[in-house]
Amino acid sequence: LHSYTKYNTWDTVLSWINSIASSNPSLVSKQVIGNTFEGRPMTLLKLGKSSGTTKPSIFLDCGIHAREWISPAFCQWFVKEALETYGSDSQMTSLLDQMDVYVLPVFNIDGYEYSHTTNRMWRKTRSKLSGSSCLGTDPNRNFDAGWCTVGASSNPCSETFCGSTPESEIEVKNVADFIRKNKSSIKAYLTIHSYSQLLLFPYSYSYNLAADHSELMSVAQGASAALTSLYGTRYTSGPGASTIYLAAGGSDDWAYDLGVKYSYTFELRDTGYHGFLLPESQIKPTCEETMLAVKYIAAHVQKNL
Ligand code: 0X9
Ligand code: ZN
Ligand code: ZN
Repeated sequence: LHSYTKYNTWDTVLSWINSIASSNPSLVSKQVIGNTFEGRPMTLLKLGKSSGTTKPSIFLDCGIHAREWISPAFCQWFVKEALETYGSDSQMTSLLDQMDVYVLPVFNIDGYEYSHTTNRMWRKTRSKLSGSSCLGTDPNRNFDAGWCTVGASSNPCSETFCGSTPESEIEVKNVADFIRKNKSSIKAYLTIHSYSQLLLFPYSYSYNLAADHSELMSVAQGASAALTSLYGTRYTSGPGASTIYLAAGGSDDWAYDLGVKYSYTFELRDTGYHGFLLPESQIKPTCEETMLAVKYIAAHVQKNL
């Protein structure tokens, strides 16, 4: 049974995707962008008031890493809040009137399922590689952005294996193909991870500052302040390389280099006490505070359309 304050299994998330889309036909549509390695459908929810033409949009994904369960919980929460507050919250109403938000509730579905059934600490995909008995690639090292140059491993048994080639993972290829196809409309790319309480932006594959560094930093600081205002949760903002570590092949750097200026990686609660095993009692407060940061970024994007 689906609950916004529990960690739902993939089957439950999939039924929820279908029911939320069919219950809100005027604001939600569904689109399968491809299947995972094990054949599960990668289903995007498009939130927004229908208009005759292509609207500018924001792409939001959750669950790139299997064990970061708070991340898919946030995407589900975001969809719920968007639908509940459209028509009463002026910002959400204006956002969904002017823009579409594409939500991918679980990016790495096979890994997410494996983390529920077999190994709670699984991170990677579940793809098989000929010549190795180790399974899986780190999807956040598999994007074509400085691919496998730093902070990634070419050893298939490593937790940060970059894959055999950029976009070797079908999940990465499906998302990259969708974003490439819609790149003229996509104005922001937001990706949700855990944990460490960070709001990161490009670059992570190099210490070079992004061309839009000052704007990305000031928006990140405003978003972090909005998040902190609810319960006092402290976030650190900055470029990935200097804020956590150099690591190539990430989705944020790839989207930014494709031309999506507002490209951010969230690392949600906590700072390590529970780590990936964040208790379900923290789902609601974590999602409520994160909503404020996401809405802050969305408002800035809207203002600059
Ligand atoms: O290492 C990662 O992929 C992310 N941290 S996590 O603990 N969730 O694995 C950080 C990603 C930052 N961005 C890039 N490295 N491009
Ligand atoms: Zn709420
Ligand atoms: Zn992660």
